[in-house]
Amino acid sequence: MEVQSRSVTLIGVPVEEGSGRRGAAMGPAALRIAGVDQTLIDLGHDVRDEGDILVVPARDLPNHPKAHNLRLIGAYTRALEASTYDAAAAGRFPLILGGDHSLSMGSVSGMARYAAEKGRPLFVLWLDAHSDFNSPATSPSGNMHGMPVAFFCGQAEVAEILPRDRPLVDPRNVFQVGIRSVDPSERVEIQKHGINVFDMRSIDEQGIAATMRHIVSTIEKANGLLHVSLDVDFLDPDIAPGVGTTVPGGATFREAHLVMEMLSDSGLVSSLDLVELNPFLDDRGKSARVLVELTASLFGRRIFDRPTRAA
Ligand code: 4U7
Ligand code: MN
Ligand code: MN
Ligand code: MN
Repeated sequence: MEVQSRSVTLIGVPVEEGSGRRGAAMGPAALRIAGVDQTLIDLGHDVRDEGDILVVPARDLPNHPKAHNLRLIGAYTRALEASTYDAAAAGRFPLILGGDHSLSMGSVSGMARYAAEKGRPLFVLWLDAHSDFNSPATSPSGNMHGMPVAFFCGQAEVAEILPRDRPLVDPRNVFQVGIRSVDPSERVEIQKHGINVFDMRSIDEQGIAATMRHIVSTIEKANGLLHVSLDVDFLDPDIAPGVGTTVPGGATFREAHLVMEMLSDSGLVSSLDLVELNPFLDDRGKSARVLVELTASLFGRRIFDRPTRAA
């Protein structure tokens, strides 16, 4: 299949204050050292690196005992919402180099604004061990990297981080794949709001290919845009140890690549987050390299030769 050449904007977001531990702020640097830009250039894409977002805590936001570093995370959310929207509106593909998962509050909100303007529904593919559907009221940790999905679905309002009338994501347009660690209150909320969850058991039973075919065809039918958010802990810790929240039993190397290859074939993906990489915990750059290889698959590289099979 011919690879479609795309214009890609790299946006570094060195945030770690959403995660309750240090290290993820080095993620953007590690992804650049692993060659994310050159890899995309070699595949024929036009790449522009905007460098890292730099913010100071937002002084109009309150401190909150159950949303740690809210003023800083709020500032990152605002800045990244704008950068993501601007890149998409300029016809470019925003590729966000994280940084902990709180950054998706901004990236997904920016894409939601772009999609709303285009009159198309935004879908989100959440590749993660966790469902990240806590709010300050329900979170056991107070760490905002466990809250982004609830936030962009309008279910984690703490303070006016973004305008109250901002476009939200319909929870029924969220597909979560790889899930294997859900808090009791998240379980209730996810089901209540109709998030589509494909946990590891469902992947084991149905297979990743059937799962992806279902997701892709749903989005195609709705003429949707698709934002993909890849948390390192989606992957099994054996292949990607560089993350603060490892959970055993994650996606294999081949499953993860197949996800990316099928997404690439679909042509539906409009934006991507690479999040939660913690180079301080990594094994000689292994996890950073896996993320770059997965990104290459999403952007058209084919690693495994597939024999032509009947449709
Ligand atoms: B990640 C947790 F309690 N649910 O809210 C929480 F288990 O971005 C973990 O997916 C969140 O890595 C993990 O703190 C956030 C916890
Ligand atoms: Mn996550
Ligand atoms: Mn996670
Ligand atoms: Mn994590």
